[in-house]
Amino acid sequence: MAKPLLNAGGGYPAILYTLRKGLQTGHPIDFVRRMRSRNACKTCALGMGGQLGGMVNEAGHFPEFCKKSVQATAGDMGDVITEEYLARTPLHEMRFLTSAQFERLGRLTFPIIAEPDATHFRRATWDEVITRAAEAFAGTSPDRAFFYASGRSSNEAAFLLQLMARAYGSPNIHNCSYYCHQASGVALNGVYGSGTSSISLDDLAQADFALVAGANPASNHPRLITQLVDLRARGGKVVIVNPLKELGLQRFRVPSKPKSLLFGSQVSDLYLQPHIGSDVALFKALLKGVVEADALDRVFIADHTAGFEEVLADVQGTPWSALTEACGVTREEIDEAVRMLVAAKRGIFLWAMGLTHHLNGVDNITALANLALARGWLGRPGCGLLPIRGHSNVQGVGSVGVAPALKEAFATALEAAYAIKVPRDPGQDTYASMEAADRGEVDAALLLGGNLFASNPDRTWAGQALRKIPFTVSLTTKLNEGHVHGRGQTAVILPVFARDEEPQATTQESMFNYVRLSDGGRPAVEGELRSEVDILATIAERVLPPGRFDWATLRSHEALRGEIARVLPAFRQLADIGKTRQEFQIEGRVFHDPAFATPDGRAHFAVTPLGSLQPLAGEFRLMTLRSEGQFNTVVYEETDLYRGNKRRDVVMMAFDDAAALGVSEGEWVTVSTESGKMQVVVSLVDIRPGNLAMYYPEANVLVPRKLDPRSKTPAFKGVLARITPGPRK
Ligand SMILES: Nc1nc2c(c(=O)[nH]1)N[C@H]1C(S)=C(S)[C@@H](COP(=O)(O)OP(=O)(O)OC[C@H]3O[C@@H](n4cnc5c(=O)[nH]c(N)nc54)[C@H](O)[C@@H]3O)O[C@H]1N2
Ligand SMILES: Nc1nc2c(c(=O)[nH]1)N[C@H]1C(S)=C(S)[C@@H](COP(=O)(O)OP(=O)(O)OC[C@H]3O[C@@H](n4cnc5c(=O)[nH]c(N)nc54)[C@H](O)[C@@H]3O)O[C@H]1N2
Ligand SMILES: [Mo]
Repeated sequence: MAKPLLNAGGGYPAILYTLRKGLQTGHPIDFVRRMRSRNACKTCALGMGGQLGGMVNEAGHFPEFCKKSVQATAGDMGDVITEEYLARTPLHEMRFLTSAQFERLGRLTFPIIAEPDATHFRRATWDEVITRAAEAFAGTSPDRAFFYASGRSSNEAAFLLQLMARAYGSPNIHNCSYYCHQASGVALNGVYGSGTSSISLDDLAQADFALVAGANPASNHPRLITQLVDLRARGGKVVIVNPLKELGLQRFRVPSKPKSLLFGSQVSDLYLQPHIGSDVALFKALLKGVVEADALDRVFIADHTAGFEEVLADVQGTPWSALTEACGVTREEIDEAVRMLVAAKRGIFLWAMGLTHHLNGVDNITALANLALARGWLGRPGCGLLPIRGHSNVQGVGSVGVAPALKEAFATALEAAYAIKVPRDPGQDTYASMEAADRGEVDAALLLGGNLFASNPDRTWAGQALRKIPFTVSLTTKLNEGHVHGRGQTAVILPVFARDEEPQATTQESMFNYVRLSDGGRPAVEGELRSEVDILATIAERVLPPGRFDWATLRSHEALRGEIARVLPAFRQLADIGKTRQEFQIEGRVFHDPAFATPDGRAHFAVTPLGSLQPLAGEFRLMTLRSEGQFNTVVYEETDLYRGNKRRDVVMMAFDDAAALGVSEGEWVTVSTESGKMQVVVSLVDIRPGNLAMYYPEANVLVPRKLDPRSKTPAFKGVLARITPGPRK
């Protein structure tokens, strides 16, 4: 059975890890300085650091420890890739490097290029690569180009990226959100007319109930656990909804709390384990329970919402048995959760990829929002909806326009400010660009960070599609698998400063809609690195007709912030943030009053059909997820301490399922889906029988190309799979 290598999440291992990594960099003092510098944390979107300095949250609390910010900071220090390494390592050999091996190669410190049919990457001059990139974009029709951004870049770089792409004439502008929280944005826009969290960090401190669905913050947003522990300490209740029992959502040692560090803190009061992809059924069951307990907030519903009657009729017309059978959670457990929901005064609902990575991702979130509205938990302090966002600036990148469609006011303002035409028909979303590439309809792509190859479903197909693109240019801190497997026929790869190395300050937006200022700093490595903004401006200057923009101005981050403030009124305070150093809450996002951003000012209920993920006999439901030793496609450590796995080529499954198949812990099995096969080793965990979990990105071979039609997000966690024992090795 499960063999976690710890008895609680967090704690001393996280602290010791920090010390060990700091020493391993060879520059422990510089490491500590970087960890404590005034820069927003490079990993998740919780919004640590900024002007308060590293390891401090938005509420000023210190010290906030997190293993992955340590990994990211240490990872950007130390080794560099040499010209000699590239000369001695042919591309066909680099294809066999794992993500962790790429990570250990170190930083890229000079531009490189791989020509069509080249056997190796070769070092190039900045002049050559910029000329080649400019020729590639100038030589094609803008609708045959696309622009992708990961969520690590600054608001300044992201704004410039979308401005240059739009001025060039391409609407194909998108970011990793399409593979991440897009379903949340779509659902929340329907609910309250705004696509981000309805709460700020302080609200968490006032709630007496939290429901965390489809998220594993213990490993992916560790500092959120402090909030849950505090909520329980105030007498509140925490309910977890997750098919897999995650150790750190049961017990966690909060490093900044001495007692918790010693003895561990209980994180949750109730742990519901529905089947993968059945959350709509469970949320409807909770709503049915609330209705039957007569715990609706009828005044709020009447005064501030629309659409309740249809949702009520739907829930009342669905028998209990249909709901409990669909999700697998017993009526007793549901009743217990309902008792907590009904007893609480202020509740917050939090979720992440366990809800969005499904064919019905938008419905999952809508069903959860219905529950919040039924209790009147929106538009009041201490209540609301919180999508736990991924990348540290994924929200900001979208806010400043890296998206294929813009809100009307933003589009009009851009047109007025720059005399450009912003087409009202949306451009390609991320997956649409992948399909266009596969059809041979993309000639040039610009990739601002990220790893589009390893983030896609159907890994083999994704590599083939990207390799058909005649020219790709990637801006990156390090090499990753995508730079080899997903490189265009001609591929140019350009080295950039990380956030804490930028010569000019940058800004980021946290998942609480809070704008942070990062001071930047000295580069951790020597070489020809350049700032993202500088590179983008240099390419744009060569591609766009002369005289349209003042490129000297657009290379200034301060000036770019002024431009953002000019076209986005909610970011007014951004114009002077370099001088005032005043970080701020973006206007119009947080709802502390029940006046919503929808056309009728009301919050909207909507009916949600049950999910369609239905295994046939012999099939399992498979989800792909992260370990605490990785950050997305970047694997730092093979070990997953919390789930007790020492290797990543495993399939996590329930004891009963393994017994029925006649396999046990450590034995080889073959997992197959409609898109591929993988040989992996069995790992027994506490997961609802009938469900499996495997690690992303390796398991992307098994993820078919199927999307939620509304969010265009692949169903990375809603896969049907079969298992056969063997082959024995
Ligand atoms: N250490 C670390 N931190 C990270 C990242 C990282 O890779 N490593 N990535 C960052 C990014 S970009 C993101 S988006 C976030 C991701 O943060 P999370 O969404 O927390 O990450 P995942 O591991 O993808 O999946 C989360 C959980 O969803 C559960 N789950 C899967 N399917 C279902 C389902 O159908 N229903 C329910 N209720 N639960 C389900 C899984 O069991 C798992 O516990 O983390 C960010 N932070
Ligand atoms: N099967 C499966 N697939 C998934 C997921 C899943 O759960 N399961 N999760 C999805 C999710 S939530 C996401 S967000 C995507 C991730 O999608 P991406 O954002 O595209 O991928 P990352 O792995 O975060 O990108 C990491 C790379 O970014 C670059 N980088 C790091 N820091 C910087 C920087 O400061 N500047 C620049 N320019 N580059 C930098 C480095 O090259 C690094 O290797 O994957 C998605 N794919
Ligand atoms: Mo993400």
